[in-house]
Amino acid sequence: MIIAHSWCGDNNGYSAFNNEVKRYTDVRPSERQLAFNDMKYYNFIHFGVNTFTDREWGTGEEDEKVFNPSELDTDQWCRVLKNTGSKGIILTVKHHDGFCLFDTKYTSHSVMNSPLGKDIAALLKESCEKYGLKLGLYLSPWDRHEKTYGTPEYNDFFVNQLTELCTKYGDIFCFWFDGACGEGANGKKQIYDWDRYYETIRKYQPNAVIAISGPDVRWIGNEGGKVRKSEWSVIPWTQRVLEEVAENSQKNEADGQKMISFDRVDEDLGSREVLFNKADLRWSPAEADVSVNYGWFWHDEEYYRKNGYKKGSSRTGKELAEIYFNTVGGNASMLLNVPPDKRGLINEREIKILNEFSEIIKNTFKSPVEYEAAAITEDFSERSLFSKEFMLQDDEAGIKIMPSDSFKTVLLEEDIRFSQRVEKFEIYADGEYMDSYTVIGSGKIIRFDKAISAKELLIIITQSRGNPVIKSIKLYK
Ligand code: FUL
Repeated sequence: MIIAHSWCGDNNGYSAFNNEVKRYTDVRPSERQLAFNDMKYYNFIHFGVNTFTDREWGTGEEDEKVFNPSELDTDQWCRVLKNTGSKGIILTVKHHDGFCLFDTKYTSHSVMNSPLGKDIAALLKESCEKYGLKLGLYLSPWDRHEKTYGTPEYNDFFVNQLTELCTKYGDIFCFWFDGACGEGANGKKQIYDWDRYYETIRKYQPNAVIAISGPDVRWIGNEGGKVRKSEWSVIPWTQRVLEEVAENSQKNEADGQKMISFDRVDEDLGSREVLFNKADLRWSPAEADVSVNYGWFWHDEEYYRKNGYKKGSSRTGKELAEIYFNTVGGNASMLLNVPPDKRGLINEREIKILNEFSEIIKNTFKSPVEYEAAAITEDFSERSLFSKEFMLQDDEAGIKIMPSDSFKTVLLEEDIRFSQRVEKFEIYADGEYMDSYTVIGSGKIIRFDKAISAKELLIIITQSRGNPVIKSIKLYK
């Protein structure tokens, strides 16, 4: 068998080592980004006045009394989500309508003046602790209720609320700031004091990541769970990154349906051509936010029929599993929204879909296949690998694997503490070329159509930014 290239030979015409390449691999995740990265799959909970008024965007005029869940049970949310693979929950403590699900001193427009009269963030904190889930908070910058919106005082209001959220609910893993703002925004334009928001979070919750309209986690750019073919974590950072979040976000309530099917997956954010000579490169991991339903808040089937949603209310478990394989297996994380219904419970309809989804994921990764592994040089002499975490040496082309059984799925992970390095690789089974792939990053999931029963699997790295550092290679039946 002839392998035309090895990363260490000509690296496909791309330098493996020089100052420019080193600049890219010197960009590495922070501790908080590393911890976040390990989560991979976690959930959104959209809950609020919209749940009761059957809207996706509230007006800000809603009476607090409409918020009236009859059987609210945050333990049930955690049980359902934990059982279906979640690592954490991000709750909409305030959506664009300004109604707060937490006990705040700064507005009376909150759950404390609803018939429920209980702080839902506090209840969820308790439940998350009980079930071993991390807690995250979505606080909408755009606020249609708050009178100071559009003035500098609104920044004080927002920082005051953030401070409450930072100091009363234990460890928060993520603050999620979306980019939406309605056209016209009630005739008001708010200049957000982002720096002050970020400083507040860093001061009180230094381990929390700030997502989307923030420096730590990058929005994938659509709400359909689509990642780019090559999703890069090192990108040039400019003010544009945040401006684009705002520009590409939803502009009106009816847009929701479009957003869900919109793919913005072609742009190249971080190849060498893009990074070349750019200043301020940053570690910016991608996150895909997706909803179980074709909407963020809970609605019954009638709502979806009335509003012309041809596919009905929800994605199937199988569709969600595909999204999981493509996002978690495409160097991104998956944030799946599961909205509670009017009772304040995750509905049987969504539970069924989640169960179907998690069965597929569990089955895919249920039976690991043992193997022996060796690093190989271009002429295929071998160096045995004692540990499965290893860095390839300069004269090595890839990894040779001798599986003990047939397999259908391969999971590769780079050790991203050393940045993202692998640019291209190929797989051969018993000498036969299977396919070529781009990027690995935090995780690459490769699923073959049928079981491969090869004695020898070669993973040849054909292009890399310096020595590839592979954290793990796993095979599954
Ligand atoms: C968007 C919002 O407009 C949607 O309602 C939803 O919350 C989504 C996650 O973020 O910006």
